[in-house]
Amino acid sequence: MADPTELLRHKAMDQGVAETDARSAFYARAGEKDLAPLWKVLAGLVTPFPRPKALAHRWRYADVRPFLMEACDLVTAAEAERRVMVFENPALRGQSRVSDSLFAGLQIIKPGEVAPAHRHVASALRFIIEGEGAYSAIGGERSVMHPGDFVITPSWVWHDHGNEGPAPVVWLDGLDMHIVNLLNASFREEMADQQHPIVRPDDASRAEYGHAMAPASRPLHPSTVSPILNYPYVRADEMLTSMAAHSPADPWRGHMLDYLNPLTGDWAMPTIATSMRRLPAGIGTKPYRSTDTTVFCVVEGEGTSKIGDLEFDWAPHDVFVAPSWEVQEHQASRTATLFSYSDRAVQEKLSLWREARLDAKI
Ligand code: GTQ
Ligand code: FE2
Repeated sequence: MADPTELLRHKAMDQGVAETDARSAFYARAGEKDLAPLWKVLAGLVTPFPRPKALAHRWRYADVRPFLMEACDLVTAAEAERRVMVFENPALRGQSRVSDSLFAGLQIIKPGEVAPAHRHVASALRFIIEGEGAYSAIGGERSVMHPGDFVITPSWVWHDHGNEGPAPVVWLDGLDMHIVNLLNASFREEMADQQHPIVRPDDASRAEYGHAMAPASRPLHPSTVSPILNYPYVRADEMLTSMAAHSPADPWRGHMLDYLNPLTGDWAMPTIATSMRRLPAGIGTKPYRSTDTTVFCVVEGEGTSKIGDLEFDWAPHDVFVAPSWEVQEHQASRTATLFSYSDRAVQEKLSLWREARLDAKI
């Protein structure tokens, strides 16, 4: 924690420089030349702690699902291009932001539909919520999606989605477009054809890279994005079950796995960090905070989370968001599995990321 003298200095800075007639006149004249005095804004620009605008918030799947079903009758996937209901943070309405930095939405695709091929600089992740028989075709390779799978759409790779199953399929979309747009680095293209030609066997990326071996003929320099496009839930579940059987839960994070790029050991995606954790029933986690903003999706179990001053209960398929540096405490009433994604991967690349493991609520 910051020491009290430091806090006092911040307070003095926040009080700012008093207005006088001479100063006001000076500011007005400077403004006419597109100039402004730093001393009026410094405290809010270079803040002592992160100050996210987003609020912690939870969306119940039971509330969202009817809107997804209704959207299926109102617009076709072809019309919408992507039939997605966006999670809008209550403090950032109209901006398509689940938090200051991240996008989240639920996409639904009906049997027989195709969401047409396009590509963009923004990277996307899918986390499958319900339904069987849908695929995402990524650079001409189909990844067959099952509930709980984490699927990557790398930057600038053609992708279309389809549903060959009997019922609608729903997944969570997480994208980094707000980070890309902050830097004005966005491009996007639509393909003339609805679907990219299939050029590789289904799930070829997992067959080649998903088993701690790699083709000897792989490129010399690994990509910043994982060569594995789909990390199946069956594997994550198996590993969490084994971890829970052999080791104690981390007091702050439970039993937790990170999704990695096997060729670099770094996060599976260059901008978005993804993890899966299991929280044993009954035991609450100790208070934890970090500078990354985290979006959680409940896979199974039930519980409550305290995030800053707010508290939510949650159940399977609910989505909730924890803004940067707010203290999180999670308590499972029934053994819970939580998928999460955050902007930690990009923060680490810029040497910005910090965390604090606390012993009691501060
Ligand atoms: O499925 O390709 O939610 O490009 C937002 C942008 C989904 C997608 C979104 C996208 C997609
Ligand atoms: Fe896309």
